[in-house]
Amino acid sequence: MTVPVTVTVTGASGQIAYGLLFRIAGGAMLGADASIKLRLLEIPAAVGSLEGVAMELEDGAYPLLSSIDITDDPRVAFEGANIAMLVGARPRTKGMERSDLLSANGAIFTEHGSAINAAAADDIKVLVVGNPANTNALIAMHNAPDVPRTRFTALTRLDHNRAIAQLAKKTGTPASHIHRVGIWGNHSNTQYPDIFHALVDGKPAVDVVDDENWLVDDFIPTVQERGTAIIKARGASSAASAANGAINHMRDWVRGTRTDDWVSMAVCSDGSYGVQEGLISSFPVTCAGGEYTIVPDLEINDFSRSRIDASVAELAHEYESVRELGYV
Ligand code: NAX
Repeated sequence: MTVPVTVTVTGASGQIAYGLLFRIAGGAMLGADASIKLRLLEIPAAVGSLEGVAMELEDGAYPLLSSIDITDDPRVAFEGANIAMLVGARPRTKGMERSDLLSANGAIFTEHGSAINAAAADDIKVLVVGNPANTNALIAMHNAPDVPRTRFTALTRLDHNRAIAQLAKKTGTPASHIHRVGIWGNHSNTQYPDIFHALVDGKPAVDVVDDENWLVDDFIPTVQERGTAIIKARGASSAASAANGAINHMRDWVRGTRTDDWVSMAVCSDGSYGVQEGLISSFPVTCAGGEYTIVPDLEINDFSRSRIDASVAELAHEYESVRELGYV
């Protein structure tokens, strides 16, 4: 067995973490030969319930799980971390303005970014799940100046999977036969799910679907609003599917994407496709050798251009807001 990989999960007694931790321990993320040390971070008020989650993890008697530490101290949580999954965040509560939300989360992600900077392993990979995910990742990145910017990412893989699922349903094709879907921009309802490069059984998705009204009036809004639809139906936000997206994201980043396909990750823009450099924006990416690469040279039509620009404008606005608040 190899040296254990230290995986830090924040918000570890929350509902997404409950869908995440047992699968990480079972090897779904890092594979059947990677031994794992789990470091679980919570706020002091939730440490009691986290103790219960840790007991359940123990009771799984997972062969790959070499230790479980729980803490309310970010510095302890990120000590030697190779992988950090930042799920914990402050939810928007009644009467809270968006600026209050950005501010409450700004404080959390400033603290977590600084702790990663001070204590994480040199090969740290960070995935931010807690909303507003892109901007929280941006704040953590700015507060970890010694960590390469390429190590900070945010979750849009759930959106990517939702787009595959809708296209699969529309075309009556198994999800595994759908390739090259892409999510651009912010993990919000301005995100742009792009099927202009997608393939269904190897054929262009737009030809197979051949229905522009479906694309504009059904597919795009369904993917954009799926989180809200789930809250309405379930009375609680997406949890198991978000955990699955987070596992997919980290698994592919660490172990590589499939040949001839790509996935979506929100990463620090290098200016590709006219996306303002430094914003954490979703792109189609491929991964190999533990690194991601933004898929180059895709043709972007006018329809896609305007949708991408609108979502990136929202990210730029969030960036300005947290800059004014002093978080970046
Ligand atoms: P829960 O409220 O069930 O859990 C969040 C947990 O975070 C709580 O246990 C809380 O005590 C903890 N927490 C708060 N501040 C913390 C801090 N400073 N340090 C450590 N832990 C802290 O929410 P859950 O349903 O698990 O969702 C977590 C986050 O994921 C939310 O921000 C949610 O909006 C976001 N989501 C992101 C998605 C994505 O695709 N990027 C989709 C699903 C989800 O909406």
